[in-house]
Amino acid sequence: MMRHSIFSLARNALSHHERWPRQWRSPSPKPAYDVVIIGAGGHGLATAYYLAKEHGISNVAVLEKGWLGGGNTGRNTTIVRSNYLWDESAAIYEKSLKLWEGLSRDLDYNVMLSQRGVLNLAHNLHDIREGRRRVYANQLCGIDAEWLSPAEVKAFCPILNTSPAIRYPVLGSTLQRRAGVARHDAVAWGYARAADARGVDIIENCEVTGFRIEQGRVMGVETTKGFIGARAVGCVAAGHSSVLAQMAGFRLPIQSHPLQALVSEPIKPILDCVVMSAAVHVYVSQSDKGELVIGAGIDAYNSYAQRGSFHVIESLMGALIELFPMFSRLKMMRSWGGIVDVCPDASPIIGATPVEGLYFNCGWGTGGFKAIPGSGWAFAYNLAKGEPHALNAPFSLDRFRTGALIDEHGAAAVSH
Ligand code: FAD
Ligand code: PYC
Repeated sequence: MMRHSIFSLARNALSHHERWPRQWRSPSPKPAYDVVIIGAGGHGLATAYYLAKEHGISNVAVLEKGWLGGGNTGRNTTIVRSNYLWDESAAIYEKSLKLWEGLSRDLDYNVMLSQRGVLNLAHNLHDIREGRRRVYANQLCGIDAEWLSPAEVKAFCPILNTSPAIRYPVLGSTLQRRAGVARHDAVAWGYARAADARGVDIIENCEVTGFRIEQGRVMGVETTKGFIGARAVGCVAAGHSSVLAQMAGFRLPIQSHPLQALVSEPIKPILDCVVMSAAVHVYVSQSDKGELVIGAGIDAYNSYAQRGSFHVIESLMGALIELFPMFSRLKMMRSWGGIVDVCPDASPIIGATPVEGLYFNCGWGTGGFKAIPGSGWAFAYNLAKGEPHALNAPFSLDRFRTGALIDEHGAAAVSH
């Protein structure tokens, strides 16, 4: 049972929000910390929380150039699942999903996890082979995964057009029933509040502009609020990881792309699962407000602009209406974009860099929201111990030298 009772909800609903207590402090930075985290997105905040909770390290600052949760964490379409192909990925995403399942209780903050099931549709022979292979691989790892025939897809999602007459008919689908959606802002706010309560300083409007590096070791960061010393620095700045790596004097195998999404006007409940199609480039779910939350793959060009192109919207709308003809009369309300950092193998980089004491967690591409709890948990271990946990060891930067890539293009689900 959540500590926030129905009475406290009612009291807050009737009170003036000006009197609500702040959920986290707004401290000035101290001269130095044990650990400085760059980026107050979900990953950075979760890392700080688990550093304090699991390792007793609370002399930690999270530095954010804007407002917390204002990056991809507050711009994503909130799909949570763990149905990745390779054992290394399945392990970290499933750890994450397990943490999601207890997160509201752990943070004492309702992150509104809704395990409504996620379909990944197949429209051609390649999709069928890839989807079935992934279902078998997931089952071998103990992850719930099913393969559905077109008739079973129709039974699971009756409003989906499974007619064989459409351009790209539905030939089957993977289904993960434990997958679903969560409330993106609540995840950032919940971790922020819980980290703050354990003594972590969250410092907004504080941009990192450089690193102080002496004899190959990081000593701290230069910021718009002055120099801040640190024994270890964790950089979790999705969308700007390459920019920060350049400041530290090395390059990452990352390309930054816009990824956009949009929502419809709110309507009554009509869609009670998540439907994704990598082949026709569209995915959709319905939010608790009633809006359809819709997206597609990345915009193909590199950019640091937080907006996407109209032609992507046009083609995703074509795909959406073919799969859900009844949506054709809906009005679209608003669209927005984020910047995603994409690695060549569509897997993240979590761990050490060429600079001693400086660690990066980046390259989550289009799929890092679901990973926030697991990634934060493993990255906190890495920062606390100075060596990777088994969960993040395979995702080292070094894999681009050794060739031990973890190709997750199939599971990435919206194309990279
Ligand atoms: P962010 O939330 O972007 O946080 C990084 C922070 O670093 C930002 O707040 C930024 O301001 C800050 N920062 C950058 N540079 C500096 C600096 N120099 N100094 C200080 N701070 C700095 N994933 C899923 O799993 N499911 C989905 O359904 C999904 N849908 C998506 C839809 C869209 C439209 C987008 C854009 C992404 C989607 N993703 C999804 C991906 C997911 O949003 C990201 O992988 C995830 O949010 C990354 O979290 P983060 O904490 O690393 O990054
Ligand atoms: O990773 O499941 C995902 C996803 C869906 C939309 C964007 N990313």
